[in-house]
Amino acid sequence: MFSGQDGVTISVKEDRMRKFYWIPVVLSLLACGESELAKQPTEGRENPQSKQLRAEMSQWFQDAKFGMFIHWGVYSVLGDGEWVMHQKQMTVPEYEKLPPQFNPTEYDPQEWVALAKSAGMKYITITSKHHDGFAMWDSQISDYDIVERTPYRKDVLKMLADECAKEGIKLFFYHSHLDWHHPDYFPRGRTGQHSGRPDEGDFNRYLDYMDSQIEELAGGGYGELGGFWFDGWWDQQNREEGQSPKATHIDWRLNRTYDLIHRLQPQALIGNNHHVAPFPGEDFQMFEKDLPGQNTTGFSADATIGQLPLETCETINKSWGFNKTDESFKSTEELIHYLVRAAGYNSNFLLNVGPTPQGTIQEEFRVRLTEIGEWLVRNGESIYGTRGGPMDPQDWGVTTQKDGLIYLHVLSEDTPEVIVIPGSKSWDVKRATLLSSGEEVGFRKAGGAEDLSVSLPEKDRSPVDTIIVLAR
Ligand code: H79
Repeated sequence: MFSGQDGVTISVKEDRMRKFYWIPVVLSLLACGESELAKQPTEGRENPQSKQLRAEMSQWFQDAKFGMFIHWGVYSVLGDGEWVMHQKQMTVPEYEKLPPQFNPTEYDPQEWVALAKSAGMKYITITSKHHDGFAMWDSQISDYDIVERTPYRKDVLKMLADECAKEGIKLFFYHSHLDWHHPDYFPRGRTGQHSGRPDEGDFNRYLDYMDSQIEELAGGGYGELGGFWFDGWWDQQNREEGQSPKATHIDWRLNRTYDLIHRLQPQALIGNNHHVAPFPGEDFQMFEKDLPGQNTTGFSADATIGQLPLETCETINKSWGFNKTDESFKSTEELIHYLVRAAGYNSNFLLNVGPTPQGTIQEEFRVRLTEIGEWLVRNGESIYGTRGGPMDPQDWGVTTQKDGLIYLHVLSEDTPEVIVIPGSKSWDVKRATLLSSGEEVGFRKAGGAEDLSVSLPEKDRSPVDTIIVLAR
C-alpha cells in the first residue's frame, strides 16, 4: 500500500488487480464469442429458465412483504449517520482513521437474524458498501475492507449470510454506485467533493472495480442471494433543464452490471434507488421514505410507478446509519401503520436499523420490532401473501386481498361508524367478520346495490388497525 502525494491511498493489491483484471474478462469474451456482450440489453437475451427463477423470486418477494434494512459501516463509530464523510467534509485520509476504530466485538448475527424473525421480517438488506466506499466483506480487489482495515478482521457479511441461510431469511446487498473514496470515481457528482481526491480519474476503471466487487458478492461465497439494492445513481444525474430525468453525466453501464448479477445469480432481484422509472434489467422498484406514488420527500418526483414489485423503505428514527443523538423514534403504532399502508399500496416495507459500532442493535429499535412482530402474529394473515387493493387507499385506511378474501384495514380514528365503499358490487360480499375475534360485522348493499356499507361501532375497533374480512 502506498500513499500518493495527494493523500489518496491506493492498495498494492488493487493496483495489481487493475493490471491483470482484464485477462479473465477477455478470455470469457473470447469464449462466448460475443464481444459486444456488455452492450446488449438484458431483455430478450436471457434464457427462459433464469427468467422463470426470477419470476418465482418476485412472487416470493411480494408475498414476504416485510424486510429488515441494515445500515452498518465504519461511520457508526462517529454515531452521526452514514453521510458523515460528506456532511463533515472529511477527506479520504481523515475518514481512513475510522476503520482502525471499528471493532464490533459484540456483533452476533444470530441475534440480528432472530430479531428480524421475531419482528416478522422475511428478508434482510444490508449495506455491503455505502457511499463511503468501505467494503464490509473480505474484498479481494481492494484492501479498503473490514478484514484488512479494522481490528475486528472478520467478514461480517459472510457471518450474516451463513446465519440467514440457516434460518431461511433471504439476504440482499445494498450496494452504492456512488463512491466517495475510490480515486477513479471521476468526474465526481453532486456529493463527495471534499474528499481531497485529485481531479482526474477513469470512471470506467471505477466501474470495473465496482463490478469486480459485485462479482465477489454474487460469486457464490455468500450463498444464493435475494438480490441487490443499488443506490447513488442520482449522484450523476444530469439535472440541466430540458434533460430527461434519466439522463446522467456518465454512463453507469447498468446493463453490464445487471447482466453480471443475473448470470451469476439468476434468481437475484435487482432494484435501484435512482428515483426515476425502472431501467431494463431491474426486477423491483423502491421508494425511499415514501409510499409508491407519493412524494413527501422530494426525491420521488420522477419516480413513475412501473409494473415491477414495489418496496418502500423507512427509518425508525430519522437516521439510516447509527446516530447517537437521534431520539425521534416513531411509535410502534406508526410503524405498523406504515407496514399496513405499504401492503395496501401493493408494496413491501423495508424497515431500517443502524447498528452501533459495538455491533448491537439499540434497545429502542428492538422493542419496536418485537412489538410489530407480536402484532403480525395476530394479524399477519391480512398482510403476508396479499396484494394491494381491490380498492385504492382511502382516508380511513387501505385494503389488501388474498385467496378471494378482502381485508379492510381501518387505520384512522376519525373513520365514521359506517364506511361506504363505492363501486364494490362486484366484490359480491357474503360475509363480513372482524379478524381479531371472528365476530360478524354488519354490512349491507347501499346506493342501489352498487355500494357496500360496513358498520363499525366503537366497541369493535382495535386501537391500531381494525381489520374486517370480507368473504365472497
Ligand atoms: O442509504 C440511505 C441514504 O444514505 C441514502 N438512501 C438511503 C436508503 C440516501 N442518499 N441520499 N439520500 C438518501 C437523500 C439524497 C439527498 C440528495 Fe443531496 C439530494 C442528494 C443529492 C441531492 C442533499 C444535497 C444531499 C446531498 C446534496
